[in-house]
Amino acid sequence: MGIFRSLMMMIAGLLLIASNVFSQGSATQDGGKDARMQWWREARFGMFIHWGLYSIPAGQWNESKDHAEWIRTTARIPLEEYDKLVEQFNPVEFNAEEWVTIAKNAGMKYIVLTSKHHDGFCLFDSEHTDFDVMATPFRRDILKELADACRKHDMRICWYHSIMDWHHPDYLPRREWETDRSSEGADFNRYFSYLKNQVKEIITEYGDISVLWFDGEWESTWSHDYALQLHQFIRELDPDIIINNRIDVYRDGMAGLNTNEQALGDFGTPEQEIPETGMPGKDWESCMTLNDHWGYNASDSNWKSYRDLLFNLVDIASKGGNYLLNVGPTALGEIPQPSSERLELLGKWMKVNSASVYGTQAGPFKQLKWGKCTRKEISGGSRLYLHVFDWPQSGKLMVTNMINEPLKAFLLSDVKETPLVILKKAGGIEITLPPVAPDSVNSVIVLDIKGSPQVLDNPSFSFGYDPATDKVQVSMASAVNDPKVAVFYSLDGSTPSDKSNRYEKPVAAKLPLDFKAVTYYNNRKIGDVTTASLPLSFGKTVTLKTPPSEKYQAGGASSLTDAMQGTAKFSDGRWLGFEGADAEALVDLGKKTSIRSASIGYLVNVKSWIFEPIEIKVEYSTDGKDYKPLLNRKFNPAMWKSPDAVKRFSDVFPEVSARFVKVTVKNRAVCPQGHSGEGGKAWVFIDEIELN
Ligand code: H79
Repeated sequence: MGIFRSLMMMIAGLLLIASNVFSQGSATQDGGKDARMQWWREARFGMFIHWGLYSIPAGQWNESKDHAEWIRTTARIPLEEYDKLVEQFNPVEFNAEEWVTIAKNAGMKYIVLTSKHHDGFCLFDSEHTDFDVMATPFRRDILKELADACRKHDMRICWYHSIMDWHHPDYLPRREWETDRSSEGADFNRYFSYLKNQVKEIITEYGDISVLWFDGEWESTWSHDYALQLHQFIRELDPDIIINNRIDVYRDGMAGLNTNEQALGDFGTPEQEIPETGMPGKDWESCMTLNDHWGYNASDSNWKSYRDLLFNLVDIASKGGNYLLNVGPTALGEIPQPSSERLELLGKWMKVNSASVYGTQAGPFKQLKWGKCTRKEISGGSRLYLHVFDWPQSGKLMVTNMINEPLKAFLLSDVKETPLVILKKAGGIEITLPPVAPDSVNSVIVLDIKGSPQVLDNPSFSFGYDPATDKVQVSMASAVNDPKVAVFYSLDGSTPSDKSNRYEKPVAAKLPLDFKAVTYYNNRKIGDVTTASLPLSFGKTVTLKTPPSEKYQAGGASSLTDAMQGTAKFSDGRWLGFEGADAEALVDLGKKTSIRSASIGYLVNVKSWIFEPIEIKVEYSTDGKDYKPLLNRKFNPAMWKSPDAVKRFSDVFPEVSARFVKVTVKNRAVCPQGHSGEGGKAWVFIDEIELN
């Protein structure tokens, strides 16, 4: 422990002039990558198709209905029984041109179809197995039909091919429940030859293939060495084909990015998630479902809204990635209507606005209140596409933190490009908008600026409490070395300006603290005011009567007064969780202190057995022995079906002089009748005690 009790609080990002002129391809050791990736970087939007034998049970096996493409494993279906699905595969409604048209009309530039998923069934006519479409009553090579239709409609075609294979006798390991399939005589090297033979088929027999999308690489049998061999084998057959990073073994779980320099593959593959920020110099593609399953599931109606889908598309583009959006056709060969409806809506938006997606790069901003930003280079400057999801009531759109010279602005939907009024204002660039948004969800404004984007982030500070002086040290998180930049602050809640104190070095301040700071660039206010309110209790010592559960102890008791409240995610590392027991926290203010209010945060997440407390009690003492009541609130334990939320109990009382404050949060101890955990231990989760 240093001079300060280790309580640091960071707000906003770093103070930096972020010049965002990076080339996304950057020089790579893998020659020709930029050329190979060019179409892919411009495309930004593709269709994933998960289709196979699993589409027949449509997610249901016996009573359970939550399966999909994993059904053979998740429902533990014996091989011979699964094989019988081959006789039923007859998608008479399949029409490759219809699928391609749906993708095309949505604005998608490429299609990735499952040539083979983990179950091992092949949608193409393979010389190397009978477990393929030619063994079904359908007897039509689906890859061929889709590849031909794509070629006809100027759509790129790509194959998803699983490394893991639950059907091939030489693939290892077996599923752990599969006791009836001996692995005796199985030879993984032989499986590797089979895999290579099939990869050769799918990239040489169907014309020009754009991407090979591997998956199922995480089992112990796959290795970097196999990846190297397969990679080289593919490159020799087709130097231009793009390969995803799941060919290798260095994927960082669902985040999908590489954890190792020597990782093979042209792009990272986040699955069902969107990275928090862009990644200069890295190519990546987020693959996501339209509902909650990849393969067709007849009872899954949890469709994402059109607004969320459009937001995802733009969010991903604003961070420099691609969006691979999945459909799971039915056993008859039809793309479910809720899917095609949503794709049609996206397509209508793309018809007007696709210039703000295709060929764009990541925008320069970390955060924008009203939406997202993509950009392109233009001669002498940059074109920013401002995706406005929240159309401002005031009619004024603020592009904060930007120090470039604005050149012109217009609505992307306005073919006449009628100029909008632009003003350089305190905070950034202000654009006057028409009162009514041209699009009901996301209207795009084009803003041309001089030079490459320069964004000055809001100032960021850390705070450390020093018990020796009873003061808080306020330090700026990063140095300013541009003479045009100055940071001004106030300690009394007033709005800072260039008349306030200028930040030069760390400042000592008293609690409670109402801190505000703002940046000036060339004597003009830029960005937003950074604020931090620290209560009297900030940094004060806390002791717990009984320790929290080992799994949820945040940074220890002191995290109850670190000014960082836990989020809605109970596993965020900020909550203290108590299983079947009460939470009792004692705050030592260090000396007798006048206080008038107390507040404590708690979490409700009933399905995770985290309930509202049945009582919250606050008491105080001057000597640490004799406690007097301050607040007491009882909750009705019968009302346990509360929605998930971060809650805060907060109240005022007539001023008292206290040294110690005891907060008791009573746990109902057991899960109530009618709850899935009935009779099991109930939890209370607490974070952040504030006394003022
Ligand atoms: O085809 C779809 C899914 O069937 C497939 N990928 C998408 C595109 C998929 N397979 N498994 N999963 C998705 C989830 C599996 C996650 C895990 Fe793991 C596998 C957890 C542990 C092993 C991911 C990979 C995290 C670590 C390795």
